[in-house]
Amino acid sequence: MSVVGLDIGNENCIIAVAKQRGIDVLLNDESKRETPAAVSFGEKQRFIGSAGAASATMNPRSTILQVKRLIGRKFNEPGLEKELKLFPFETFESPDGGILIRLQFMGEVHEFTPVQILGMLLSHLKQIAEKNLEMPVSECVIGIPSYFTDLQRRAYLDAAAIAGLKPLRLLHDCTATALGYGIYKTDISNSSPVYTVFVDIGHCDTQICIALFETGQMKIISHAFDCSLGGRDFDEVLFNHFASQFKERYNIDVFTNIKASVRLRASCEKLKKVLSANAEAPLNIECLMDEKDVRGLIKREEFEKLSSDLLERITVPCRKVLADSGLTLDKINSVELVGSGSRIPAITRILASIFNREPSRTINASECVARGCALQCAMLSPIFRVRESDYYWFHFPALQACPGGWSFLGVQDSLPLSIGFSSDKGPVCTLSNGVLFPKGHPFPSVKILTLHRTNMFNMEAFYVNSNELPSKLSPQINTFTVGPIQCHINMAKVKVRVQLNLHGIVKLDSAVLIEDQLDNSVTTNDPHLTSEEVEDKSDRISSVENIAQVSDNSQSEPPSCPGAGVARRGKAVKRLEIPISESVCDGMKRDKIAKAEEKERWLMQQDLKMEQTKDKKNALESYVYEMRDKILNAYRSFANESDREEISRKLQQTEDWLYEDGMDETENVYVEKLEDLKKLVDPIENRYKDEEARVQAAKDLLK
Ligand code: ATP
Ligand code: K
Ligand code: MG
Repeated sequence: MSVVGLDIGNENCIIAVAKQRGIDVLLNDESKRETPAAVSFGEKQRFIGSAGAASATMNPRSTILQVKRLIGRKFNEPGLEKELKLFPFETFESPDGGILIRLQFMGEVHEFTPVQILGMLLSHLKQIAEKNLEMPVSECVIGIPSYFTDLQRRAYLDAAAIAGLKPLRLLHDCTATALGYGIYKTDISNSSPVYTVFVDIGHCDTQICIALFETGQMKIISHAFDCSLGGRDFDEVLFNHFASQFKERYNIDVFTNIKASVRLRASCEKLKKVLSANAEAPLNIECLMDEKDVRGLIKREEFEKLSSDLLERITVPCRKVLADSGLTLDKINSVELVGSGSRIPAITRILASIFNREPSRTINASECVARGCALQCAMLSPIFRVRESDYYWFHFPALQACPGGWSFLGVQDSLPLSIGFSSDKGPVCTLSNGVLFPKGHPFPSVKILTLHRTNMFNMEAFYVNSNELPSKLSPQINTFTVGPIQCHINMAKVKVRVQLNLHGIVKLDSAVLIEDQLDNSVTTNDPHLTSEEVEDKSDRISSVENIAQVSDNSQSEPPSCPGAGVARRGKAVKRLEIPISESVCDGMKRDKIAKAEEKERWLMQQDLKMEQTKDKKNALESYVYEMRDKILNAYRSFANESDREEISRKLQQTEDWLYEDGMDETENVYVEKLEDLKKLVDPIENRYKDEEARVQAAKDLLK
């Protein structure tokens, strides 16, 4: 078993693995470090990753790109329609209000959820990792945008389950970057804490965080983001510019033609990259539309002018992250710029002006998220922890300075969106608006609520501040039903453990009914019965182990409620577990996941069958070419003329067949054809080999 970190980008995915000698990035089948996030459905099989991206322009309506944008979203969500228009594939509303993707595959119409497509992508990455490492992979840490809602996080876990992966943590992209950066830092001490800003500009989004590094620990102070501002938007600026130019100049409207717009978008992305290194860049596309070749040229200056609104927008989350952190600019030690979308030179200029210093590019801009995730996975994985002291000590110099080591402290993240709770009786806690976990609260985290209830009740978790939410998403998170409650007296309270877990998902861990059979005089003095209250356990939570610890302790916690029926200081206290159910049952319901897993297995088999068929066809083809040459040369004297003629004829026949009727046959047919040919050629080949062996033996004798 290995521990891996996965960065699922809107454009590129990266797989990193923690090894004894450090963190490595794995190569895919094309020996590339980045694998395109593309899933394409062909006539007979799927093409995923690099092969998927290669089909994008040929088969745009059945090629899914940027599936991450669709995960856990509702079809009618404000702003989604505009986004869907950018995609050449067909989407519609599913019965539960989500998104379904409809496409042609193997001659039939198929429908898939975004979770299924993400599952396919994850499964592909898992295969790459397993092939590379020559061992099974299941434990992983997956990077996610910090603005992901509870529902999106759950959807990621579902997709991972479909792919047979077990995420130990969903880790915010910027947190992963910060971890991978901090672990190599040697200039950290308690007396001089280091504050670093990380800016990640990807294909579709911009994420920023401020991290605090102190001896032996890393704390994220604040997160900010613009969830729809990335490299893609700059492509769109160029796309619109050239589309309108071509309308005028060539009288073609690419908006009306899917293939043409896919091709123009792809060319604009290339052009944008050229502009990062050159003052001007040309655009040439042959036969774009109506058999017209198009040409264009743009100067960097003009591109920057066209993108000025986008550039200005980058400043918004930058200011926000600073304001939320409560830090002044002079406290910031450095600004690290990552994400390939940030390679546009004007972006560096804008950031330099906001942060009053040139941003550094000391981190590998495309691999940092995956590397940080792999490191976190190694820290969390029981498999890896066994060797942790050696591992961390030798590979990460920063740890040599801190006796406890980071691995014990874990990574403290900061909650990006405030979460509140309400119950049938209104907000359940003392902070304003029912806020239980305010934005910026450290997590993972646990809080224990004490409520006065004698009957079954509902608790609702929600995002408190809709301004913090990306677009205008629904603030609902989940409804938890606590009960039924079998309560015999009215002096009862319910203690509810609320967890904000490692993935940033809200869970009700447990609910316990506590019946205090007190005499009246004690009752009036018991502060628990005068108000509903919140106990914050967050300080004690910083890693999986600690959470487990707290939940173990909770058997004897809080001190006022020992085991059922135990009498203490004259009062009898009864403690009863109350069942809890959720309305959002771990995203997709279990059977839905099981069905999706089954479908994924079937699709994988189908792909495998097609790959094997291709291999057999190739084997037959190369045999034909190889033997045609040999029969005329090396084997010539080992066969009589009529045999040679017969074989040549058969080889020619097979070649012709391969290009006509045999172009698209099943695996077995190719295997049989090859065997038939071999029956003819083998006797000759054997005579040749025997002779070779005799010659060799004679040579050996002479030595
Ligand atoms: P996301 O983080 O949004 O999920 P991602 O992680 O796949 O996406 P990255 O790989 O960080 O995104 O960045 C991809 C973006 O970077 C694309 O828009 C791409 O065009 C852009 N990009 C790559 N190289 C350059 C370059 N040299 N100049 C400008 N932009 C570039
Ligand atoms: K990426
Ligand atoms: Mg990214």
